[in-house]
Amino acid sequence: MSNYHIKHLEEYFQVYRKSVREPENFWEEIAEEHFVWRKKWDKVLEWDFTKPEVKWFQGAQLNITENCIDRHLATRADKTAILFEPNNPDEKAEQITYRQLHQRVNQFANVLKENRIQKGDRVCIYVPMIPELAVATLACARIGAIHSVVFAGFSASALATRINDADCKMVITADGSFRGSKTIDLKGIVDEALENCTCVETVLVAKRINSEINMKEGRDQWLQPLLDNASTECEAETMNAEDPLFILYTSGSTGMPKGMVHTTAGYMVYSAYTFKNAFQYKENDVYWCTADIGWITGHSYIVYGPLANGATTVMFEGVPSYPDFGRFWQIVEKHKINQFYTAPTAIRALAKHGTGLVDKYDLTSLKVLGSVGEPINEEAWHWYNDNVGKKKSPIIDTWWQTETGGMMITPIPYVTPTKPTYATLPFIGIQPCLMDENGKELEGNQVEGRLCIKHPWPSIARTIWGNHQRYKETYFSAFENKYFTGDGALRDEVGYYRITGRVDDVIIVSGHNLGTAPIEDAINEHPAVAESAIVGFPHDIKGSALYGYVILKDTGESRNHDNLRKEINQAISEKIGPIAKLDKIQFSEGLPKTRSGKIMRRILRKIASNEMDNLGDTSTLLNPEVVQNIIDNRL
Ligand code: 6R9
Repeated sequence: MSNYHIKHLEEYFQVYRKSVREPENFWEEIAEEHFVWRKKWDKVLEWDFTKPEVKWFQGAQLNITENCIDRHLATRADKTAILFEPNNPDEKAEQITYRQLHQRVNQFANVLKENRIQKGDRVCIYVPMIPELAVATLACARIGAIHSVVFAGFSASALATRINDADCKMVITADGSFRGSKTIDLKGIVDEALENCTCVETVLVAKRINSEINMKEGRDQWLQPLLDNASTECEAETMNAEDPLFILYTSGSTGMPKGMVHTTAGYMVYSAYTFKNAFQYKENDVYWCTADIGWITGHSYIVYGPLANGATTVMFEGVPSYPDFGRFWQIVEKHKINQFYTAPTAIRALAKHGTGLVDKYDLTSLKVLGSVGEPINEEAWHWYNDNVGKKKSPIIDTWWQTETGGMMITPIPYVTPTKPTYATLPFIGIQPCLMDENGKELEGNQVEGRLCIKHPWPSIARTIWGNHQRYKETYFSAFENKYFTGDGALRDEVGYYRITGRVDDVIIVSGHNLGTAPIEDAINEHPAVAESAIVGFPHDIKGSALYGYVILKDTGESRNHDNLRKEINQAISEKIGPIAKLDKIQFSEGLPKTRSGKIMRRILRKIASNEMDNLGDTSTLLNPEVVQNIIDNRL
């Protein structure tokens, strides 16, 4: 049982050293001891970042659903695999055991086959956070169809773009979805999208909200009757290690979204291994990740990672604000959650409403708190640590990407001492480095540069669907023989990493490179501030100057804006230096956010630079309405 579960810091360093010195032996042992294979590999790793090409466990055969489901039936058949918590707190939660999951996935897999889906076909899954979403995903994997899950909050045009790019033969959806007090007409969105997609032959529709919907003859079918008639046995397809498991789209800085392709064996090994260690998951724990399965966080850490470890994983259908801002904590109490994984944007939104709704619930079950998606600012970190973790549950600030498939830099809880705003040390097997603009590696500590990875890890995305050239240009061309993450980072005096934000967010003011995260951090510490975003705008003397968009807390009292501006700049001066002071500070009602909660700085940058006729596509935003408000109040 060596090396699979790291329990103290010495062991981390020892295992880390081995994983870096002998990566092939290291991953071979993990793969051999902790997964089931139909056939073992001929070669552990073959790679060449100049092509680029990466292949792990070549020659091996397996099916990931056997690892996530079948192998647990001997010892965990009656254990809850998926615990579904509905949007409405009065609706009963649903416990799906490993035995039931096995039956449901097999039934669904048979329905796919009956509808002419074969190994290698692409299936688009546009389903809200209901059990069918996880089941559909696993059913595709069972028969070797490549799933492309599209977050069920995207618009018809965003959906159509993704369906066409992957040439999907089928769409799986639902009549509609519940989101807080609202319902969303998903099937209507699918119908609109499909007006522009000729590749789709079949649409399967799950019933969730019981709305009247349009069913197109010959194309659309209700899912449930098909499932009811399907056999609960479905032989898992034999997959090669490098067969694609899924495509997941991530937005690029411009143009078309990138369909990142993840393959079977390496993705399975890495998502499972990181899950076990980063959450220190123990057999009877109840684990909850609040992400949507439409994002990589949900793929790796709601579905595949937890299930490969035989864990109990919670799926929550609703939103943190419904019926009130205490919902997360009510769920933690109700299901006695042990590991809780969420995003800084959610923490800030909840913190805005004070601590009353946190203190109301019993959170003593919590052992580990996670953060993912963007840099967690210092204030949010402390709020999370003090009020949710009661200073007893370590916070793991996990840095990773859709492209990396699994966590890359993160503390291991109860192992790595944490430090606010630091993702700390590389995970086992990960070899990060920092590069300067001239392509030179920055050696030693107390350096800041562009974050790259030197050596492949098992779950690196293998290509962009249909566009290997773009994959090469985006990730392997900036620095020779290295994977470039697009993020900036610094390494402190003990070797801990802090992510400073996307490199395209770096602003050069009078020749000084400034990351957005540390400045926003300083602003957010002001007691009146809820959230902020910084962008650069052209300046005659400095080259670029800083423009800040600041959202104030809802305290009911009115504040003098000029005084606040002075205080904010004072705070920045103290924390970072006068060079980082803002030239303009606009108080706004909201910030444009992507559906996964990341601030869309591209739009803010254009507004600050007075390029309003050129805002680009705002339709995929969570809150497109704030854009006009920001424009109207521009300084
Ligand atoms: C998992 C996920 C990836 C980008 C990444 C970085 C930012 C994610 C972070 C973080 C600082 C963290 N990011 N986690 N920045 N600290 N803990 O979010 O994937 O949606 O592809 O986003 O998100 O900028 O490059 P994805």
